Amino acid sequence: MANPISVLNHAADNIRILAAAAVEKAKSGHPGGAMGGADFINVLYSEYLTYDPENPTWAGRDRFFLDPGHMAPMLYGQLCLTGKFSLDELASLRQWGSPTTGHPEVDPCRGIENTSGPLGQGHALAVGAAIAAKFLAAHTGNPTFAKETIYAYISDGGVQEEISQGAARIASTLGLDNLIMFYDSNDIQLSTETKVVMNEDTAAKYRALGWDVQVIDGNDAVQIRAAIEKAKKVTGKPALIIGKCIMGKGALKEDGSSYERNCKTHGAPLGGDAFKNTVRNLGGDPENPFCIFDDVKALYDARAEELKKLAAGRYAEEKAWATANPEKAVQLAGWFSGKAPEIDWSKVTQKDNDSTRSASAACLSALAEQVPNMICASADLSNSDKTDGFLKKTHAFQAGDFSGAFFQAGVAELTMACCCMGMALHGGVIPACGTFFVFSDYMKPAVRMAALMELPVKFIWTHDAFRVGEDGPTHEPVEQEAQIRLMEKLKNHHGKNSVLVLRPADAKETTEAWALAMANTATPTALIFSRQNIANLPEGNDYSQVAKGGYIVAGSDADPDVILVASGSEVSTLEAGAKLLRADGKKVRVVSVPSEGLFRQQSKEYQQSVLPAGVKKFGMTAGLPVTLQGLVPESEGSVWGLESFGFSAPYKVLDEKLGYTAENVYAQVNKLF
Ligand SMILES: Cc1ncc(C[n+]2csc(CCOP(=O)(O)OP(=O)(O)O)c2C)c(N)n1
Ligand SMILES: [Mg+2]
Repeated sequence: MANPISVLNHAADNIRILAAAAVEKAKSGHPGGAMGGADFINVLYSEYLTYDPENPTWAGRDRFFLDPGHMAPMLYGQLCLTGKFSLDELASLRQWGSPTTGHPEVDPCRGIENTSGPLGQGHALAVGAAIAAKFLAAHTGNPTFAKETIYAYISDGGVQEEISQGAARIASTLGLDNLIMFYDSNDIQLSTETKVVMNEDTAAKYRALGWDVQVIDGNDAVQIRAAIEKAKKVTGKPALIIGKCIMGKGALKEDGSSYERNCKTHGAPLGGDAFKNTVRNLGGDPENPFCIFDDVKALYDARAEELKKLAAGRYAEEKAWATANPEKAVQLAGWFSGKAPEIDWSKVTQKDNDSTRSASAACLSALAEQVPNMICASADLSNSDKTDGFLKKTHAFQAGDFSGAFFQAGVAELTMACCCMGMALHGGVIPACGTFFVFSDYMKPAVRMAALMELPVKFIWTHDAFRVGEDGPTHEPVEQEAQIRLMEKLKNHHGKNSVLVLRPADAKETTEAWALAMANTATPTALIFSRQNIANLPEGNDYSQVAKGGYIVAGSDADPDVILVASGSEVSTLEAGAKLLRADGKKVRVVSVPSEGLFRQQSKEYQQSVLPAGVKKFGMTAGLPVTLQGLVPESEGSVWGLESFGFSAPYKVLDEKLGYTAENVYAQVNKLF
């Protein structure tokens, strides 16, 4: 602490040189913002961010979330100073196989908690992490979580993104005084100066939203230090430090004139002589820019020693807590192990012929009782999306009280999704969040990032089809299932389906779907549930087969003349149609496919045994026909789906009008013969 300002400035210049050099070598990237933000990140890492250099995934560490992922060269430069990246790795920025990717996602072992590629999401993740820390402090009593500070770094782009309003509202409403956000306000963005698109008083805006706000010179280490000191003392609210930063600080053009405050440095190398002049101006050697100055190395060596002592002190506190609370300590270790919780599903009793959203409520009720580190959220629909099954067993978070486990997110689906992802990134908790399926559209950008980062968030989407009915087409999902099922086809970087998507066919399938969701610690899970009641699948159905993604429903005939295929409530419509077909003497098999992605992971033999080639097939989906066309090839049959937006009417009328009836199944199947 209290390092000489001259050394801090030298270190910030070192980061500027490293960031500019990495971009120069890569011939691509963003030097300007990185150079402007270097002073803040340097003060943060050299004097405040608390972590254990020898145990990077220590649960009680402070966390740094970089919203503008394009400023990755700044973070990598910083992490070179702390020894998490080598200068050679920095010099291979953005190259094939290099750990220094364009916009790093998540790699806590290398000091990357997250950076957001899509601007705005990153700081909302930090809000989620801050909620998780509050939750863990309240639910375990381990003092380490109360000492954690979550730092977010946001830029003009993130402030402009609408999600910043949701993130700011939630952080303030929940009194997240463990969150400190730095706004790199450099008045420059990609195409224009910021004033062209923004004339708000951001400080006043955040004050109105309930934040503690300071405005400082973001390139002045003394002011940065004082601002962090003050922000750490704020209680009951989150803290914002608006740093007026100079884009491209220290940059010179090829003719030696200033290259500061220039949009061109946002997203392109400084280039040739401009780069050389800049490095020289910052005290470096243009021929050897990938270098750490001796005094800067000493600064960070000393910080590492200091951090080891700080961590040792915190470990001692944690140990004292663990000794006094042995059972909780074992439980907490389990929460951070990444292992799926053990759940006694026999405690879930399902009602016959129930809607799957209500069946989901029965599961959530059991989860609230059995999984003490689960957090369930809803975007102001808890009594409709039936996350109230969970809520009834706990209570919602409020400022100063995180003893509950329910997160009322308000009407902000994207923010809610990002907060839940931030909780997952923090670790120690299992987040789930619910809303209507049609509003998954507001969440897609987050779901994609959850899939890319392999975060096991559970997305609960109810009111799965046009049978929302009276609310009309704005509320009736049609193409949404096909969209989310595309994520089952997209593989993550570990070769797994990037999202597990499950749309169960009745109440008991719903229990199985939830069991799969809770067991899935490797990817996000999407659970798609009906609003309306659904007739049970036939007596004797072997529900354990849901785990295969698709299976033959009980009561199916051997050597079928036709195979009927669906997911969700359409399976029961097929069952009703099958009765009519059987009355005609046809042999019928009904196949339920809650997850095509999971089904495609089974052996070819199994897939063939369920859907043998050459046998006539008929699929029915309340979504677009394409939802099922992967399972029902045109050469073997047809798919009945919805090809337009839905309509406003009671759902039973819609079923009749749109052909979702036993009679239409009978008619369509007969066309195949
Ligand atoms: C959601 C989203 N939209 C657009 C982009 C592309 N983009 C990357 S940086 C940027 C401008 C951001 O300006 P600012 O945050 O001020 O960064 P600075 O120019 O100061 O580095 C844009 C539009 C993005 N990454 N994410
Ligand atoms: Mg900017």
